[in-house]
Amino acid sequence: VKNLHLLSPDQIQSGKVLLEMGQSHLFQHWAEPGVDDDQKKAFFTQLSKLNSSYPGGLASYIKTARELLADSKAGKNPYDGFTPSVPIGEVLSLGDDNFIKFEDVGVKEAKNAAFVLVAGGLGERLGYNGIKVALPAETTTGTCFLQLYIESVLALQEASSRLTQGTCQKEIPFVIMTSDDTHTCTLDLLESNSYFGMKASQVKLLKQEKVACLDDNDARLALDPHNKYKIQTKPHGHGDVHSLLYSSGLLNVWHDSRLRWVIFFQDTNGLLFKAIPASLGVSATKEYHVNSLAVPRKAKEAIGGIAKLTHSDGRSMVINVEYNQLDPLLRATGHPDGDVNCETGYSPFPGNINQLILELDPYIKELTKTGGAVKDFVNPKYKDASKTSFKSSTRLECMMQDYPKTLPPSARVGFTVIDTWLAYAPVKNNSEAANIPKQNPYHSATSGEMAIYRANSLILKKAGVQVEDPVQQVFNNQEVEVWPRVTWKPKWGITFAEIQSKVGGGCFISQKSTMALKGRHIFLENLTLDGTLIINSSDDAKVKVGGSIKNKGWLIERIDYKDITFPEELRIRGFKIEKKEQLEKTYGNFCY
Ligand code: UGB
Repeated sequence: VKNLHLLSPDQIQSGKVLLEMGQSHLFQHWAEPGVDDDQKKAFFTQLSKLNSSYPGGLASYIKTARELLADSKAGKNPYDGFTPSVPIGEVLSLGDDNFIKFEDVGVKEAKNAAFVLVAGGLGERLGYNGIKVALPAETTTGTCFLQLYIESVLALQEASSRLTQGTCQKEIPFVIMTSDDTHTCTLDLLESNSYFGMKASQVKLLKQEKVACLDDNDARLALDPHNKYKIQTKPHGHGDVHSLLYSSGLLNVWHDSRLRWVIFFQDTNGLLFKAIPASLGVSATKEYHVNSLAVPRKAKEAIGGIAKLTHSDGRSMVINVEYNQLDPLLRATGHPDGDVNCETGYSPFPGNINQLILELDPYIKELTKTGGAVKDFVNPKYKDASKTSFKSSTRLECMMQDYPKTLPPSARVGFTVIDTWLAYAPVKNNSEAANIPKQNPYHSATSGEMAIYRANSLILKKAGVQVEDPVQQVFNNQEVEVWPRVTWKPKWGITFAEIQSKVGGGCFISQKSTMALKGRHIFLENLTLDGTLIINSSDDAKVKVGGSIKNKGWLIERIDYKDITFPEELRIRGFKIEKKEQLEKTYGNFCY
């Protein structure tokens, strides 16, 4: 750049770092001084952003990359010297005494929690063009994931304050990690829906930045193929959430307002909040620094297993081990059959669903040491067995569940296993279910929606309602159970105990029925439903619903995935809801 004085000290410093770290190739094709100065300045702007957004800066990024690329070339196993064993955790089942006890503790603790949604991923696998949190979790009410999450946090906030006799509600902070791919759309979604009822000041968006791509084993940074004044970048992964929270200063703000928990969750799991109160109760009761939510996992099933790893040198950690690494690790450490089911019919290593509850104070302490960095990994696609060159540029990546890797062995790291049907139904895969191996769950928009109806039906059953059995149907090549389409606002029942208190005897719901409860104080008693019932009620209204209701209802009609006359969010499900007839009632204040 001809006029060096136009660069900030920060930018000049970042340039020096590049030269010291053997990256002079980046400048080799630059035009002579005075030419392309605007683009050169843009290069330095990008550089200082890359430098400031990685813990330890670009020098640390390049150094780590060289080490990890060398390990990868040498075929080094990251788990060498470690022996896996089953860690200690809690296994819960909806409605059991233990579940109810932990839920009661958890819902009271919720007012001391902050929620963090990682939503920087675009979801290429899903084949959906918009942001995933804008997708309807179910199409009976059309509630999108973000609305569901916000209303769930608000319901927890209200219940928590009420149960602890708080005079005023403590506002639960809600953070969303976005990326360049999702930030604007997420903000638009929030603003155009008045933050779904949450105060705008309660919601904070933290945008993650991409990281520099690497061209070879020497960690030479890659240039953008279309712009010689730009470093090519790619996403770094959801592990960024820790450094972003740390650098935002929010953790100290939360500490000062006496919060105790940070709860991390992913973008498309419509069941998650059914598991949160009980799991938080486990964290509080067992004083876990880290609590990973998990589901029973069949041996060798394609989700990571939570394991305790003990090294021959005495180190140990409780961590998610990817399924393709767990089985060989067990075989190499005295378990010739590898990962096998135990007497429960499941692997003793529970399946990680990547929802974490961290205790705030130890979390702050740890991040102060690490600067928020979690262990990176690299996954280059080599051209050939010599492992000397890559098919395309690679980059460092990190995962939020790797946070415990740097913790001392004294840290209390546990897990909470909750039934899959109650806790886990992510929407990740596209509708061409033919591509999903038969033994794996679909994890599609079709299965995610059906899982919500199933869970709600099973919860009502447990609460004493007679719910007719589901039928099997095929949508987009996927065979799913279709239960009555039961939905409710989170404020109707955020815990099992609350739901139970709103369900009296003598209720029956047929399989063809749809029921949407959109209000707080709605009591079901002696209700026979064979059709569609929608109840809207204001928070002050107390509504008792009963009697026999029969109408043509709402039907589920199969649609063709390829039929572009339907919107994408319906096509990825393979069905739409045909509203034939319903009973819809709206109650204002003080009705009964
Ligand atoms: N995400 C970000 O916010 N930023 C990023 O850079 C990338 C992702 P995916 P993944 O639930 O079964 C995870 O793509 O990473 C957000 C666990 O690592 O849906 O393949 C993104 O928006 C894995 O151990 O999942 O796998 C989304 O909310 C397993 O538990 C979240 O991160 C798996 O999820 C996850 O991103 C699972």
